[in-house]
Amino acid sequence: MAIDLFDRAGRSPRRTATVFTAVTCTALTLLATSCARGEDDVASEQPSGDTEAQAQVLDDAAGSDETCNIEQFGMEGFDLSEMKVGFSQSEAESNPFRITETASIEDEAEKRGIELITANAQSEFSQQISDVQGLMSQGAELLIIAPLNSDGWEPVLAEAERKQVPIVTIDRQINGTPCEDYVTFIGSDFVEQGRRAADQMIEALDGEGKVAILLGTPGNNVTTERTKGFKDRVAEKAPDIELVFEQTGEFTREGGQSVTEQLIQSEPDIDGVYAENDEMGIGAVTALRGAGKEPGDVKIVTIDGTETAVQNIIDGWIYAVIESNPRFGPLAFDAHEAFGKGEDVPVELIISDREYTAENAEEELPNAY
Ligand code: GYE
Repeated sequence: MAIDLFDRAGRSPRRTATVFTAVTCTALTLLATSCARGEDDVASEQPSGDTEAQAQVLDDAAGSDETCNIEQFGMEGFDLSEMKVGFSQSEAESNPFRITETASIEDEAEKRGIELITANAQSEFSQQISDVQGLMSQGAELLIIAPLNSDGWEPVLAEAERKQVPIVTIDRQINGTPCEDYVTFIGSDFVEQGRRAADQMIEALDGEGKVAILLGTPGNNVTTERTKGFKDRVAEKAPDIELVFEQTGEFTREGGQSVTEQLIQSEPDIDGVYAENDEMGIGAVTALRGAGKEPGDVKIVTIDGTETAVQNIIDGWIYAVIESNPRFGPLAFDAHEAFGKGEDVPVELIISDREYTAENAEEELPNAY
């Protein structure tokens, strides 16, 4: 790597500055002016398939001030390039979020010449627990985990501690003690995503109407936080919006469709649908179309930023999409690298997300996944 994540010289007294700067510069691949690197470095470090505009960008202002380093963690330093890394994916790869996330991890490992072993739990939590144990018994020395559920990780955490295998979690949280059970969590501010979705819904409905929520799967922080952000913002800003229906569509297209079919039966004059991911929102479009609705009759706001969802904005079916960027590869490996070198790694690395509306959907479509 051209950038020295272990460079303590420039460390500012504020916790995140060094790692943030180093990590940001690497992950941005690259705002060339803000990081002292030449064009060759930029080209060679571009994640295959992802453009600069698509890369995850850290939100320096978000997240906790706490950091973790390897000494606090009670381990010896390591050189990432010599380590075998295990990646555990949670959900089946029918969702473009998952396809893009796995590809990003695999591409980054390949780009860095790191040995990677992977497993996919196909949305079964017990499977994910045995997957991660399997990765460790196959010799994974570092783990990147996209957790299905936030609770229930004790057996894995205990084994990882015994074997001294540091964990970086991506896209959902593992409930545990940072710098003890895991090194860092990398992901979006999900409460903020919910608030931004509410802002779009309030605008779409001019502050009044009946709205349904298609919830994500229960048992993880993403669903809880996207729900909280949305409800709080509606309560605060739009007392004339009535939340009349909520049910889980399990973050899947089929789930979103069947829940919306029930919704149309019980609330035929529904004005808005907040789907906590794009796949459920696309399922809702199918159900509404099947019920004879026209584009725009029901305002739909979703979260993720898949190509199909953004195309649905262009086609008039979806009002807005708040992005959740799944291209975790560069930051996940940067975090392990910095940790191995003894850097202070923030225990939360929060990324910033774009949004798609009728104004920018056409132009931004190439950044969708
Ligand atoms: O938005 C959704 C997926 O955990 C952030 O999970 C992730 C969410 C993502 O099913 O599409």
